[in-house]
Formats: sequence, C-alpha cells, structure tokens
Amino acid sequence: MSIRIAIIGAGLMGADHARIVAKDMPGATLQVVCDMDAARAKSVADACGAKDTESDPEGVIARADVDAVIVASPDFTHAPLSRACIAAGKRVLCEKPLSQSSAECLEVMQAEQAAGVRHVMLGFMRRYDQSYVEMRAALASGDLGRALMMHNFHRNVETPAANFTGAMAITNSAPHEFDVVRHVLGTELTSITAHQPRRSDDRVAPVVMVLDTADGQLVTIEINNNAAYGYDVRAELVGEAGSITMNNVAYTRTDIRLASSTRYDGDWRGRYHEAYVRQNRSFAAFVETDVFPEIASDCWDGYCASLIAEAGVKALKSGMKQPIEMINQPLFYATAKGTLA
Ligand code: ISE
Repeated sequence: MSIRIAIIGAGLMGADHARIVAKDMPGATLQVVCDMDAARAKSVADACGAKDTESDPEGVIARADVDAVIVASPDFTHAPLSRACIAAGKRVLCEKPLSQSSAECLEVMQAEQAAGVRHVMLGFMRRYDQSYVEMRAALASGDLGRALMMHNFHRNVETPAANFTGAMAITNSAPHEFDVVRHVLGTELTSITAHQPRRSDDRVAPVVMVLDTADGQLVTIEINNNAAYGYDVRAELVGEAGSITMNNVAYTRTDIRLASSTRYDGDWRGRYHEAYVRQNRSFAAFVETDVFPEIASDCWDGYCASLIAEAGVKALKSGMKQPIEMINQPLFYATAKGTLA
C-alpha cells in the first residue's frame, strides 16, 4: 500500500518536498498539503497533484488517511509539531533544525523515549550527499589514516533576511556543518571559537569557527551568507596518510573565448536535490519497515547541533573559546536504530 504523506508548510522547502513526494518517491502519495496560507497550500497542492489541502497542522497529523508527515513549516514550529506526531504515533521527517533551543530538543527526545519507538527523522540531508558518503567511506577504509582536520566552507549567494546576523549564520546555516562533521568524523565536538572579518557594507560578514573534537581533531567552518557568486559548499578531510576533497558539483564545463567555466546553483535545493531525494526515500523506508535508517540524523543529532550552535553564539559574542558540554547520550539513541531495547 502506498504511504500517504502530509506536508506541513508550503513555503520554499515544503514546495520542494511536495515535488519530491509526488515525482521521486515511488510508493508514496502526496495526501495533504497544509499551510496557514490557504492559497499557498492550494497552489503547491495543484502543482503536485495532492489529494487535499488543510490549514490546521494538528488536524492534519490526526487524520486517519495520513500515515506520515513531513514538517517544513517555520523553525519555531518544528519541535511542537514533531511532538504532536509522536503523540499521534506517526513518523515524521522534520526539516532542520529540530529547535534552535537545545532545551526544547531535549523535550522532544523525552517524548520520543517515552513513546519507546523511533518517530522522528531529522532533515540534515547532507548525510545523503554522495560527497560526504564518500568521505565517510574513505575514512572508514583506513586509507586516509587517522583523521586530523576537516575544513568546511558554506557559502550562500545572499542572506535570506535583511537583518541576518552573525549569530543567525551560526544557528541557521552552520548546523549543517555541525551535523555532517560529527557524522563523517564519528566523534563529538568539544569546544568552539568564532571570528568575523569586517565587511565594507552593512551586510553580515562571514563567520569562521574553529572547533576541537573529542578525538583531538581540528575542524574549521566558514559560513559566508553573502558570498555573492553562487551557492558553494566545500569540504576537505585531511588524514595522516592522505586527504579527500569534495569537488564542485557541475555536470558540464564550458570552454569558450580562452576561458573555462562551470556553473553554481543559486541555492541548496539544486545542489542537494539528489540528497533530498535519497533522504526522503529513506524516510519512506523507515515508515514502511519501522527500522530507523542507519545514516539518518535523529533527535539526539538535532540536540547536538543546537547545543553546538548555542556555544558558537556565545563564542562569537564573547570572543572567547566556549566548551560544548552535551548530556550523556541516552541509551535509546545510542542503541539499535529501531525500538527501545
Ligand atoms: C538554509 O536554511 C539551509 O538549510 C541551507 O542549506 C543553508 O545553505 C542556508 O544557509 C540556510 O539559510
């Protein structure tokens, strides 16, 4: 039987998820598109052939004809809607972040542990991107030797909002790196410093962070939300015996008038389209089998990303290195990615 999916939030990401469910997820049906803005819900539903539209998220989660939910509404709704899904016994793919507050992430974790089974998969889609998959595999193969450093660059064309700040670069953009670095290196981040150069205008300047890991590695992360030239994400993992670098993802190169060029995507939806499709298919498999996908991120990962971001904001504001002090990982999240042992 086809999995009937409801999408909550019909903005940029909700519309993207709706297209993926409708076109790229065999075995899934786009059942409902929900948005407070009825016209926006209808326009996405019509474009993607959804069966119905709604404006009340809690009502959608409770519907008997909805098997699973994708939450793509504004960030502050992610935690409460994930909890509503847990209460209703529905699996949810929640866009990042789970919450910008680590305390609120803990509340979702408590609800999920009380339910005793996995409900929440978190949308840190980069784990499904082939470049990070290959970096992780290269490290696991032993060919690179012990990991020493991971360098990361995350550049957006421009900020999503005019009043975007350095702190928002850390809480909104950098969590992707916080998550994927933990995932690729397989260790925890333990401290953070954050620095900013000066721009000549009033736009937010890049934020450069240096983090230590529990295994004695160094991680650098540059977040540049106003890079102007294109959406550009780079990473290099340096081991004691070699290094692995992400290539710019471009299907073609144009050689003309004594010059050679490739294209950049305008934002993450193009660059990571394949990763989103893989992630969403893996969510469908989770709904079908009850087995939590091996590489997906969960509420624990959401908590870690938020906690690191909180320490990063403190580091930026104070100019001082900040410790990252996580709680002990609950057994529920440390053990088999299925039901409570
Ligand atoms: C946005 O929310 C994302 O998740 C993108 O992947 C990231 O590149 C961007 O900076 C964020 O604003």
